[in-house]
Amino acid sequence: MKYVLENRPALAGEVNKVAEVAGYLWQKGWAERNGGNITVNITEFVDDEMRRLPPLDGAKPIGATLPHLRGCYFYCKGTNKRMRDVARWPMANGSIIRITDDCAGYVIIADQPVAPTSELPSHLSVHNYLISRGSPYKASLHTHPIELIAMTHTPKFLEKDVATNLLWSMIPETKAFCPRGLGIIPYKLPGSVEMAEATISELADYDVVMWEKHGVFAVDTDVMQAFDQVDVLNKSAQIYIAARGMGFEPDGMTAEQMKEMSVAFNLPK
Ligand code: 2HA
Ligand code: ZN
Repeated sequence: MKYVLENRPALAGEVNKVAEVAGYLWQKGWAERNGGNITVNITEFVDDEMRRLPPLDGAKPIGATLPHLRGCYFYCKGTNKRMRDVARWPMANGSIIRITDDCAGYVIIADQPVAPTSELPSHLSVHNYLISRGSPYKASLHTHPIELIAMTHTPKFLEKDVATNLLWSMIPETKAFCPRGLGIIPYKLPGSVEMAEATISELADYDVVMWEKHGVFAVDTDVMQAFDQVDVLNKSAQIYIAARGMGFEPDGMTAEQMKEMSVAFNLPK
């Protein structure tokens, strides 16, 4: 069998980042069973030989027509595959897909016919949106961070920017490295079109959005950066919970301290 990553160090580098992040998700307890998804737009690493690779399987519908994905290629975690297995064998637990010319379907081209993630319509709709906006973001990550999800089990943290401001105030790094904050999406059926639409609409203002009582969806230039944004947010959630566990409501950084941070780091909000 030929391996698509062989003699393609740049592409292998991107897939290695997926494997590394998948391992972190498992170690953090954010990826029970098949929980979470990763897709990466790898079109820039595709050469003519890859463009000529025959499909391993018949074309499948995406469930939406996504015109900005014409000619695009993605690494996708496989449906029902475990992050802890992606960490060790990313190409046996995921695959590379090519969008078909009608922009309404895809074929798998490497290495094995591993069906992509159940959240493919939402992931690809997000990539379509990112391209339409001229965004440099290439990776999208869905995961189940424990403390952040726990916070969505009460209405007060579902109000716009309440969780964002609280999380930013727990430790300076969180605003510095997640400067657009955490968008909130009320509960919707996983994998539904409504979920995809709501996610895209929140991504206009946030890089990380919370699906109430389910998990986060993050986008960034690569999967490591997307992971880092979720990681700093969840660190803040852990600090908040640790303070509550010690029996007090944490003070948080003051408004002056937050303002000083934003000016010093030239942050948008
Ligand atoms: O694919 O986490 O929301 C596994 C999931 C779906
Ligand atoms: Zn999920």
